[in-house]
Amino acid sequence: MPRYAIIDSDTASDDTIAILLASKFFKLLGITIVAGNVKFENEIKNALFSVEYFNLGVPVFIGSSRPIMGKWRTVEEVHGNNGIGDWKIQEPKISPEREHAVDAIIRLSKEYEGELEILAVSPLTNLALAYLKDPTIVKRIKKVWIMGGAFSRGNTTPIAEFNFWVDPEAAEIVLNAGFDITIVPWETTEDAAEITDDEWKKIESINSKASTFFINVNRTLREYSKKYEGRGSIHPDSLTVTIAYDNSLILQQGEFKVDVETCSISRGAMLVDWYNFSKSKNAKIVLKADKQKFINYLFSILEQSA
Ligand SMILES: [Ca+2]
Repeated sequence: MPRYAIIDSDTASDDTIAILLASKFFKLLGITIVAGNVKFENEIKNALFSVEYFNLGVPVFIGSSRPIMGKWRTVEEVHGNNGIGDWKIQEPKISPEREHAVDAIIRLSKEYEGELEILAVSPLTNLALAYLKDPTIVKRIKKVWIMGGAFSRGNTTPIAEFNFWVDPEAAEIVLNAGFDITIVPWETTEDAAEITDDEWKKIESINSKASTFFINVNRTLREYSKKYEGRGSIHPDSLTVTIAYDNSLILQQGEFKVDVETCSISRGAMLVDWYNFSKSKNAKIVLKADKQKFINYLFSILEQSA
């Protein structure tokens, strides 16, 4: 039986690979674009380009071009000026849909009631707005997989991960809406979704259409990651989509009450009630994931010429 999904994406480098993986693992019903990584126009273009390059035939819906409340900044230094490693691409020939992403999420939740999964690898603005417009989506959406949040070391501020930092109000709305949620936080992705130099070289040597795409779109991400964070590029969105597809990648998880800080210098921090003071739980957090299984999936898809 197919699994039905929407991927909600601020499409830049790793998002494009997450889109490719999602299209292989799920019946992908749509890509909904939200403000985040890079200039909004470039996110739309990158999603369209990915669909065209891999001939996915998946509709692209334009969503919110800004977070609900806060000021945020795009991070071209992480992803390249165009969001895909400054890879010079041709203008996509396909166009986005006329329907707004928020309306598409609500409509598809009705058409695939009880079956639709949301792969939220982006700030949660679109999903929060869909919930505010139609709170009954909660009972129709089967599962929400979230890449977001940091509880010990942020990648954007000392305690905030980028997606939650861009729109903490949206994250707080979504977390407390009543969805069945699993979060893959930054720390888990640093541990299990880092592509080392050796792995990067192996991907280069595959020399397929998909591996060429991978190398080009992630070039700036890799340089940035190596400079600031670790040994190689980190692929949080791709890991989250793979975990959503194969839950056996989850080596350790816990269920907690989770909130998001919306104030001052800790804005965007993920607050995890480790000792259950609140006597309630609203999300599972993947605390450790299986890197080898992730790499196996990634390589097997990149080896297909697509
Ligand atoms: Ca993303």
